[in-house]
Amino acid sequence: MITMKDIVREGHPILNHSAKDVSIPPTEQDIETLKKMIQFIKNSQDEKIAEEYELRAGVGLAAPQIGLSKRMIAVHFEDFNNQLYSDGYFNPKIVSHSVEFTYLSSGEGCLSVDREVAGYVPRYARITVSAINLAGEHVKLRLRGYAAIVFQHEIDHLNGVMFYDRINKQEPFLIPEHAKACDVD
Ligand code: SB7
Ligand code: NI
Repeated sequence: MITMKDIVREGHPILNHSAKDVSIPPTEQDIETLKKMIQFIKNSQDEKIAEEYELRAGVGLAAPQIGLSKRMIAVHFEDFNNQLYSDGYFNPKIVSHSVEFTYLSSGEGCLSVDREVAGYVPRYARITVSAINLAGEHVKLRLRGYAAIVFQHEIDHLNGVMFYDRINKQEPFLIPEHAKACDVD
């Protein structure tokens, strides 16, 4: 099982590199890895398991965060309208996005970053993601709000981009142009 000791922390160069495409169909090993990544996120949200294994709660995980430079992400979270996103994706790609931006009003964090970095992270308000899911199906996801933010955070990891790279250095709480806030709970 994946635990916090498997999570690569900032400063490790893999987090600043572009990850490699996964060959399709994915190998049994790639599928197994992605399943373990989803299980880790679920475990991190389970109070008892998280306490026992000292897991920090997360809603997503990208393969570079476990030291694997492959284009794979896992998510497990509920959107504001209670829609569950729980799957793993190979080669996710943003194929279109809105002009409008959004940002999480509470800012973002990252399992690979052991400190708080304050500021707004500008994200596209709406994105369409094409990917191969864990079941091997080609999917097109139309995402907005919180779901769009989470997928952008994970896809950024595949491109060597950290959330704080997108925070305005001079004015961290500057509201991005053409942006509406996204509030969690
Ligand atoms: C806040 C947190 C996340 C995404 C968007 C907003 C994910 C945190 C866990 N991760 O570090 C996953 O890469
Ligand atoms: Ni992260």
